[in-house]
Amino acid sequence: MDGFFKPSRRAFLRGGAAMAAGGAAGAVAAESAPDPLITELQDWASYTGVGVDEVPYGMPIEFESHVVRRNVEWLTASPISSINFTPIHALEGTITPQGCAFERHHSGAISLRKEDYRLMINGLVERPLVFSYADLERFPRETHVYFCECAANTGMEWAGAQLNGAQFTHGMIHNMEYTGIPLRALLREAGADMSSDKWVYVEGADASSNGRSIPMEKALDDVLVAFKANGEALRLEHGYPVRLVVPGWEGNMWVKWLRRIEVLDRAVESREETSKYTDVLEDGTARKWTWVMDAKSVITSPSPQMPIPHGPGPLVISGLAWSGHGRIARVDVSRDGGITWEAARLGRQGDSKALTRFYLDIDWDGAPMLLQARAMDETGYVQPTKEQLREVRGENSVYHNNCIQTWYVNAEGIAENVETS
Ligand SMILES: Nc1nc2c(c(=O)[nH]1)N[C@H]1C(S)=C(S)[C@@H](COP(=O)(O)O)O[C@H]1N2
Ligand SMILES: [Mo]
Repeated sequence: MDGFFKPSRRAFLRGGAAMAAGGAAGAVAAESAPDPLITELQDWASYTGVGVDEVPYGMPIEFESHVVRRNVEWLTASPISSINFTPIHALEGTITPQGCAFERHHSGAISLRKEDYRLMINGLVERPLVFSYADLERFPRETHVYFCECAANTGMEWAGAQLNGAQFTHGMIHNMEYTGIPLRALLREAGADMSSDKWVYVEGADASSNGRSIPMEKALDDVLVAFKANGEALRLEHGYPVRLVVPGWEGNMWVKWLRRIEVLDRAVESREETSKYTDVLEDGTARKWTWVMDAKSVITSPSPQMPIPHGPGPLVISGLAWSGHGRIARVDVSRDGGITWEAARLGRQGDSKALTRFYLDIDWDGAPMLLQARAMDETGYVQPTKEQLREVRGENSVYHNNCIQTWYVNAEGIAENVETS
């Protein structure tokens, strides 16, 4: 222990960096003048800090005020029916804090008290029921981590590299630990007709209602009627007090402020599943019922909002991967635009239908890079290149763009959204 405290700051940093980079060669810091942060008494050690009676619910420290949701103003006509993006470039691990998790509303976020909350089940059921929030709390509950990705995530990139930042190209995603009741338990309670050709239509309490049809097989599988996220109540913008969680399926089906569940013998074909959230192909026909979010990944750092802040030497490349079909089995990273690939290290084996963090710890030679990540899921599916995706889907689509993303990183460490070939 003694020896640990004695080396100079320089030697300590060198040792620390070598550990962090898994033994990558090269010192990361060199110093000549004595560092006043080490040699002088600092303010924060001269006075007492903030008492425990001052902040009943904490916000991030002021020095992190750049890590916030942002929108792209020209994208939508009004902020009421709009979208803002998760700052994925600046987050670590996999859990998205609610306060900076992207929001997507069709008619703004509403304030609905638990006391005023009602959930109705009707249609092909033996007993039409209305639940209060207190009723829902008496059903056995489950807790799972899932990602929620808007089908429009990366949708601006079909025709060419457009938005300069992982937050804007890939930030319509969040990943939370949800607590809720399996939808099948409520269907059972109402005596619903659960035969496989039936559909469940779900609606929100907001003006848009955002109604969607869910096939019975999925409704009985892993769908949750959720009332907690990351251990606390859902935030207003994520559907307080109750939202639907539809693991692996497009975010639009995750109805917020859930007010009605109707069992039907056919799909409703609502606005949100016909004129929206369908994919127009090259020949003008449209794909519909494209519910599952296919495997996808993105390098979050370095990226356009996260330039490399240092010269050659140890560099941590990091990103996120996910699949609506299950677990991420493997992520590869390319530094030369997809010519050669190296297997990335997974932060930990991710949950099914949840974000997985990956790392590639390199010794950067300072040469420009064309950085790409490529996800593979447990079904063997491999994330396609943009070319491959365009061959099948054309360029008329908005939704379900899960292609490989490329960042060009120059010798100064500045990254830019580009396309190869
Ligand atoms: N009631 C209701 N539910 C809704 C929406 C809405 O506008 N109203 N937007 C949907 C869309 S398009 C998406 S992508 C997700 C976004 O969830 P979030 O706002 O928690 O990120 O909610 C979905 N559920
Ligand atoms: Mo969405």
